[in-house]
Amino acid sequence: MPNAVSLAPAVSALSPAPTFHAPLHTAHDDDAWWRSSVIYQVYPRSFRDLNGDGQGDLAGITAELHQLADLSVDAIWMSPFYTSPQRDGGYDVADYCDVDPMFGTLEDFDRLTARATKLGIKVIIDLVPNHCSSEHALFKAALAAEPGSPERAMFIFRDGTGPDGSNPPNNWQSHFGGSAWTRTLNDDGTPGQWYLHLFDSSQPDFNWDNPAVHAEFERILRFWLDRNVTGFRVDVAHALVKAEGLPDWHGRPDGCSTEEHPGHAAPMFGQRAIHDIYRRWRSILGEYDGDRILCAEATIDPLSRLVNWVRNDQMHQAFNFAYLHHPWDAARLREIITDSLQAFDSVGAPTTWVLSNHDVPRHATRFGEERPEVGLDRARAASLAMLALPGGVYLYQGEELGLPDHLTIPDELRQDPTFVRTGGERVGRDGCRVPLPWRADEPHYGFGSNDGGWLPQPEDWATLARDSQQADPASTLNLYRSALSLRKELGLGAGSLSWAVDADGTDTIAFLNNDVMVIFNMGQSDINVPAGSVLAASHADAGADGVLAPNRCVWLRLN
Ligand code: TEU
Repeated sequence: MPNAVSLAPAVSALSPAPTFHAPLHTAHDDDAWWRSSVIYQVYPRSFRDLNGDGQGDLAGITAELHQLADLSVDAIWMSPFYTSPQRDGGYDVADYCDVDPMFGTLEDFDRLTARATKLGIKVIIDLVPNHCSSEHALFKAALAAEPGSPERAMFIFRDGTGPDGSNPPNNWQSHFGGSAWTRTLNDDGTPGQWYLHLFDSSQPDFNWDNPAVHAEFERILRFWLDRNVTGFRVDVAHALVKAEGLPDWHGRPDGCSTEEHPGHAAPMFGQRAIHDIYRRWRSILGEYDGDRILCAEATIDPLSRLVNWVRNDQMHQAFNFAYLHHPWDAARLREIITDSLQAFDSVGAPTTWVLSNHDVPRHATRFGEERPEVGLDRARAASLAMLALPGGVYLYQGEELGLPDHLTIPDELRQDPTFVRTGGERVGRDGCRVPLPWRADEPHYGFGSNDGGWLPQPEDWATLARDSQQADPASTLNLYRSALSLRKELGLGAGSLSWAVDADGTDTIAFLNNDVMVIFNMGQSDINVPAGSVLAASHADAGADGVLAPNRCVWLRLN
């Protein structure tokens, strides 16, 4: 009986003398660091809690930076640590130019960057320009001011529709579920205007048609550039400008394309005037020394549209979400890698590769399809394959430990607004945001010294704790360490990509980057691989005796 699960024909052997297609992407000698960088995402609340209040803090990051230097990362990107009521994990910013007391102080931030600089690690911070917190002074002033006032013009206030204005101004939906509009109350308690929030009602959208909003963010950029940050990851970078007249939209709330409603028609995403904002920001970065960068978080499809964000007068990088969302399917993965390199090459920008972040289930969980051991095997193989691709890489804290999601967080402990706004229909993103395990034998695996972290950790993480893994040469941590250091040594980030002819149409991914052959078995059966020396292997048996089992990846230097 044919194997019902297999998505592509099995290949039993790659030729002992493999041949390759013409290079899809050629090596370059542009040494701008961000063209081949490895950037490690720190989610501050869950990284390390040094003061024992159950929340990670900046001092905790500083204390552990040497562990990241040990992974040879070029930079860290820190998710928001600004003053915030934490209704959306800090993506609801109440003061863009200060540190939330939960995380420390501006002096702690300076200590962090000083330590990072010493260790050769750059610091990129998260900029959230689409919306702020309803606790931000500007929004409070807007609420207190009259309709039509300059204070209200900082945000998107509109009268409601229907005879008494009790219907929202249009049909837009929040990403987190429910309407994207909330009605205000006038001083006398009567219902007033509505304000737009593409995310939670505690996250009012700024009005980017207003030059005062541009000026405010230029001030914020300079505040942090003066404090020596190397750049910004720009949150929902495709949403700032909305189409004139705010027309109804019947496609997906996140603007991703469906057959009937292509994303390019979404009135709240991808408007032309956005690009002028990033041209301006790029020129501001250019006034500063060092090679500072902007990275777009833009869920824009297809890739040929996304690359409009990284033309050479705009951002330097954009997250490759097509890659992040690739299924366990070699044909589809090959297609995404090909499309990515072609699209980004067409504008002279590096491709980025990313498998996990704080918004999606971790790849060890996604690829496992409810089988944790398979998930870990596949995650190791997929990560090793990713680290051999030319371009930039983003890692998410904890993936170097092979962490899965916490799948059984009790509902009453969930924090993501998605859970409440969808009445529990979507559990939200807490599962991938759980505090990191540092030491197997300590309470809370050494995350902090209190009674517990802000989210509970699973009970079976002792073997995943960093100190257990440090001691084990076969651990996921040591796999990342050696692969990351080899990636650098062999120049793979600035390297090339040519597909192996033999693997065409099969469920094996096989390519050449410079002189390294990478083979990644996504199929169901063992394959024979060409003879060569094993440079890196996702598992001790990967490539041994010329055989590569399913869910394994190997880097070879051919004989
Ligand atoms: O995410 C933007 C975004 O598009 C998300 O809605 C994403 O699609 C969703 O989280 C998947 O479930 C950014 C941040 O990364 C996210 O953490 C914030 O909640 C969001 O912006 C609002 O600031």
